[in-house]
Amino acid sequence: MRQLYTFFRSSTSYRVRIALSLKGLDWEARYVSLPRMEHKAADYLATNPQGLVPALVEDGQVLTQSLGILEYLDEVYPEPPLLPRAPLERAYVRALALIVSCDIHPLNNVRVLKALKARWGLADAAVDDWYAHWVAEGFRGFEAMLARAGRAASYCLGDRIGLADICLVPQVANARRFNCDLSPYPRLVAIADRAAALPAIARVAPQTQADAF
Ligand SMILES: N[C@@H](CCC(=O)N[C@@H](CS)C(=O)NCC(=O)O)C(=O)O
Repeated sequence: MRQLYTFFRSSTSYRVRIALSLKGLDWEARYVSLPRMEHKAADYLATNPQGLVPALVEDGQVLTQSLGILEYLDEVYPEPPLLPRAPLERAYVRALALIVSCDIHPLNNVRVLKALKARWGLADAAVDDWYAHWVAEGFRGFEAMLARAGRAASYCLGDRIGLADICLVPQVANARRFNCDLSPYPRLVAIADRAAALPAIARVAPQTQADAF
Protein backbone atom coordinates (compact mmCIF):
# COMPACT_ATOMS: atom_id res chain seq x y z
CA MET A 1 0.00 0.00 0.00
CA ARG A 2 1.11 3.54 -0.67
CA GLN A 3 0.43 6.62 1.44
CA LEU A 4 -0.28 10.06 0.07
CA TYR A 5 0.36 13.07 2.28
CA THR A 6 -2.27 15.46 1.05
CA PHE A 7 -4.33 18.53 1.86
CA PHE A 8 -7.74 18.75 0.20
CA ARG A 9 -7.28 22.27 -1.23
CA SER A 10 -3.67 21.81 -2.28
CA SER A 11 -3.58 21.84 -6.06
CA THR A 12 -0.33 19.90 -6.17
CA SER A 13 -1.84 17.17 -3.97
CA TYR A 14 -4.88 17.19 -6.26
CA ARG A 15 -2.60 16.56 -9.27
CA VAL A 16 -1.25 13.41 -7.64
CA ARG A 17 -4.71 12.25 -6.50
CA ILE A 18 -5.89 12.60 -10.11
CA ALA A 19 -2.96 10.61 -11.52
CA LEU A 20 -3.40 7.82 -8.95
CA SER A 21 -7.10 7.69 -9.66
CA LEU A 22 -6.72 7.65 -13.45
CA LYS A 23 -4.28 4.77 -13.13
CA GLY A 24 -6.56 2.89 -10.73
CA LEU A 25 -3.98 2.90 -7.93
CA ASP A 26 -5.13 2.79 -4.29
CA TRP A 27 -3.64 4.90 -1.56
CA GLU A 28 -4.11 5.66 2.10
CA ALA A 29 -4.50 9.36 2.78
CA ARG A 30 -2.35 11.03 5.39
CA TYR A 31 -3.92 14.41 5.91
CA VAL A 32 -1.63 17.38 6.45
CA SER A 33 -3.44 20.58 7.39
CA LEU A 34 -1.80 23.66 5.88
CA PRO A 35 -3.86 26.14 7.99
CA ARG A 36 -2.75 24.28 11.14
CA MET A 37 0.84 24.36 9.83
CA GLU A 38 1.14 20.58 10.08
CA HIS A 39 3.42 20.68 7.01
CA LYS A 40 6.06 22.35 9.19
CA ALA A 41 5.72 19.91 12.12
CA ALA A 42 8.73 17.75 12.92
CA ASP A 43 7.00 14.47 12.09
CA TYR A 44 6.05 15.69 8.61
CA LEU A 45 9.46 17.26 8.02
CA ALA A 46 10.91 13.81 8.72
CA THR A 47 8.95 12.64 5.66
CA ASN A 48 9.41 15.70 3.46
CA PRO A 49 12.18 18.02 4.66
CA GLN A 50 10.89 20.67 2.25
CA GLY A 51 7.72 20.99 4.33
CA LEU A 52 5.35 21.01 1.36
CA VAL A 53 2.59 18.67 0.25
CA PRO A 54 2.24 16.32 -1.49
CA ALA A 55 4.51 13.45 -0.58
CA LEU A 56 3.93 9.91 -1.76
CA VAL A 57 5.36 6.96 0.11
CA GLU A 58 5.60 3.79 -1.88
CA ASP A 59 7.36 0.67 -0.61
CA GLY A 60 8.89 2.83 2.11
CA GLN A 61 10.38 5.25 -0.41
CA VAL A 62 9.39 8.90 -0.13
CA LEU A 63 8.63 10.77 -3.34
CA THR A 64 8.15 14.54 -3.38
CA GLN A 65 7.45 17.23 -5.98
CA SER A 66 4.17 16.58 -7.76
CA LEU A 67 5.53 16.57 -11.33
CA GLY A 68 8.32 14.19 -10.31
CA ILE A 69 5.70 11.96 -8.68
CA LEU A 70 3.52 12.05 -11.81
CA GLU A 71 6.43 11.06 -14.04
CA TYR A 72 7.41 8.28 -11.60
CA LEU A 73 3.86 6.91 -11.60
CA ASP A 74 3.80 7.01 -15.39
CA GLU A 75 7.07 5.11 -15.63
CA VAL A 76 6.14 2.42 -13.12
CA TYR A 77 2.44 2.13 -14.02
CA PRO A 78 2.38 3.02 -17.72
CA GLU A 79 -1.34 2.43 -18.32
CA PRO A 80 -3.09 4.65 -19.12
CA PRO A 81 -0.17 6.85 -20.17
CA LEU A 82 0.01 10.45 -18.97
CA LEU A 83 2.43 11.42 -21.73
CA PRO A 84 2.17 10.70 -25.47
CA ARG A 85 4.90 8.74 -27.23
CA ALA A 86 5.92 11.22 -29.94
CA PRO A 87 8.70 13.54 -28.69
CA LEU A 88 7.13 16.70 -30.13
CA GLU A 89 3.81 15.88 -28.53
CA ARG A 90 5.53 15.11 -25.22
CA ALA A 91 7.27 18.49 -25.38
CA TYR A 92 3.94 20.23 -26.05
CA VAL A 93 2.19 18.48 -23.15
CA ARG A 94 5.10 19.17 -20.80
CA ALA A 95 5.19 22.83 -21.84
CA LEU A 96 1.52 23.25 -20.91
CA ALA A 97 2.01 21.41 -17.62
CA LEU A 98 5.00 23.64 -16.82
CA ILE A 99 3.03 26.84 -17.47
CA VAL A 100 0.85 25.83 -14.54
CA SER A 101 3.47 24.23 -12.33
CA CYS A 102 6.36 26.67 -12.86
CA ASP A 103 4.83 29.94 -14.06
CA ILE A 104 1.56 30.16 -12.09
CA HIS A 105 1.53 27.95 -9.02
CA PRO A 106 4.82 28.97 -7.34
CA LEU A 107 3.91 32.66 -7.48
CA ASN A 108 0.53 32.01 -5.87
CA ASN A 109 1.50 29.40 -3.29
CA VAL A 110 0.22 29.84 0.27
CA ARG A 111 3.62 30.81 1.64
CA VAL A 112 4.02 33.51 -1.02
CA LEU A 113 0.59 34.99 -0.31
CA LYS A 114 1.27 34.90 3.42
CA ALA A 115 4.68 36.58 2.97
CA LEU A 116 3.18 39.31 0.80
CA LYS A 117 0.89 40.17 3.70
CA ALA A 118 3.14 39.58 6.69
CA ARG A 119 6.53 40.66 5.36
CA TRP A 120 5.71 43.19 2.70
CA GLY A 121 2.51 44.54 4.24
CA LEU A 122 0.17 44.06 1.28
CA ALA A 123 -3.54 44.40 2.01
CA ASP A 124 -5.89 41.50 1.27
CA ALA A 125 -7.23 43.20 -1.89
CA ALA A 126 -3.70 43.68 -3.23
CA VAL A 127 -2.87 40.04 -2.58
CA ASP A 128 -6.02 38.96 -4.42
CA ASP A 129 -4.94 41.21 -7.28
CA TRP A 130 -1.48 39.59 -7.27
CA TYR A 131 -3.10 36.15 -7.42
CA ALA A 132 -5.38 37.11 -10.32
CA HIS A 133 -2.52 38.76 -12.18
CA TRP A 134 -0.37 35.62 -12.29
CA VAL A 135 -3.32 33.42 -13.17
CA ALA A 136 -4.13 35.75 -16.06
CA GLU A 137 -0.50 35.85 -17.24
CA GLY A 138 -0.24 32.07 -17.23
CA PHE A 139 -3.68 31.30 -18.62
CA ARG A 140 -3.29 33.84 -21.42
CA GLY A 141 -0.25 31.92 -22.68
CA PHE A 142 -1.88 28.54 -22.07
CA GLU A 143 -4.99 29.52 -24.05
CA ALA A 144 -2.89 30.94 -26.89
CA MET A 145 -0.78 27.78 -27.04
CA LEU A 146 -3.90 25.62 -27.25
CA ALA A 147 -5.18 27.76 -30.13
CA ARG A 148 -1.90 27.95 -32.00
CA ALA A 149 -0.94 24.29 -31.67
CA GLY A 150 -4.32 23.07 -32.88
CA ARG A 151 -3.73 19.78 -31.06
CA ALA A 152 -6.55 20.04 -28.51
CA ALA A 153 -9.84 18.20 -28.82
CA SER A 154 -11.60 16.93 -25.68
CA TYR A 155 -8.34 17.52 -23.79
CA CYS A 156 -5.13 19.46 -24.31
CA LEU A 157 -3.82 16.78 -26.66
CA GLY A 158 -6.58 15.16 -28.64
CA ASP A 159 -9.05 13.00 -26.79
CA ARG A 160 -6.64 11.40 -24.34
CA ILE A 161 -6.34 12.93 -20.90
CA GLY A 162 -2.77 13.55 -19.77
CA LEU A 163 -0.23 15.50 -17.80
CA ALA A 164 -1.30 18.96 -18.99
CA ASP A 165 -4.94 18.33 -18.12
CA ILE A 166 -3.94 16.94 -14.72
CA CYS A 167 -2.17 20.22 -13.93
CA LEU A 168 -4.91 22.36 -15.45
CA VAL A 169 -7.90 21.00 -13.50
CA PRO A 170 -6.64 22.00 -10.02
CA GLN A 171 -5.40 25.37 -11.26
CA VAL A 172 -8.81 26.24 -12.73
CA ALA A 173 -10.48 25.12 -9.49
CA ASN A 174 -8.19 27.40 -7.47
CA ALA A 175 -8.67 30.31 -9.88
CA ARG A 176 -12.42 29.99 -9.35
CA ARG A 177 -11.93 29.89 -5.58
CA PHE A 178 -10.12 33.22 -5.85
CA ASN A 179 -12.84 34.64 -8.15
CA CYS A 180 -10.52 35.11 -11.12
CA ASP A 181 -12.16 36.11 -14.40
CA LEU A 182 -11.88 33.05 -16.63
CA SER A 183 -13.98 34.39 -19.52
CA PRO A 184 -10.91 35.13 -21.73
CA TYR A 185 -9.94 31.43 -21.67
CA PRO A 186 -12.87 29.41 -23.08
CA ARG A 187 -10.69 26.62 -24.48
CA LEU A 188 -8.84 25.79 -21.30
CA VAL A 189 -11.94 26.17 -19.12
CA ALA A 190 -13.91 23.76 -21.34
CA ILE A 191 -11.07 21.23 -21.17
CA ALA A 192 -10.72 21.56 -17.40
CA ASP A 193 -14.48 21.23 -16.83
CA ARG A 194 -14.70 18.19 -19.11
CA ALA A 195 -11.80 16.54 -17.31
CA ALA A 196 -13.10 17.43 -13.85
CA ALA A 197 -16.42 15.73 -14.67
CA LEU A 198 -14.76 12.38 -15.36
CA PRO A 199 -15.67 9.99 -12.51
CA ALA A 200 -11.98 9.20 -11.85
CA ILE A 201 -11.30 12.89 -11.27
CA ALA A 202 -14.60 13.87 -9.65
CA ARG A 203 -14.03 11.31 -6.90
CA VAL A 204 -10.74 12.90 -5.83
CA ALA A 205 -11.90 16.54 -6.06
CA PRO A 206 -11.11 18.74 -3.04
CA GLN A 207 -14.65 18.76 -1.64
CA THR A 208 -14.81 14.92 -1.66
CA GLN A 209 -11.78 14.57 0.60
CA ALA A 210 -12.18 13.55 4.24
CA ASP A 211 -10.16 16.57 5.40
CA ALA A 212 -12.34 19.07 3.48
CA PHE A 213 -14.05 21.81 5.46
N1 LIG B 1 6.67 22.27 -6.57
C1 LIG B 1 6.00 21.59 -5.51
C2 LIG B 1 5.13 22.57 -4.78
C3 LIG B 1 4.45 21.96 -3.58
C4 LIG B 1 3.69 23.03 -2.84
O1 LIG B 1 4.06 24.20 -2.84
N2 LIG B 1 2.60 22.62 -2.17
C5 LIG B 1 1.80 23.60 -1.48
C6 LIG B 1 0.34 23.22 -1.51
S1 LIG B 1 -0.32 23.27 -3.13
C7 LIG B 1 2.26 23.69 -0.05
O2 LIG B 1 2.60 22.71 0.57
N3 LIG B 1 2.25 24.91 0.47
C8 LIG B 1 2.61 25.16 1.82
C9 LIG B 1 3.15 26.54 1.99
O3 LIG B 1 3.18 27.29 1.01
O4 LIG B 1 3.51 26.85 3.11
C10 LIG B 1 5.16 20.44 -6.08
O5 LIG B 1 4.75 20.52 -7.24
O6 LIG B 1 4.94 19.44 -5.38
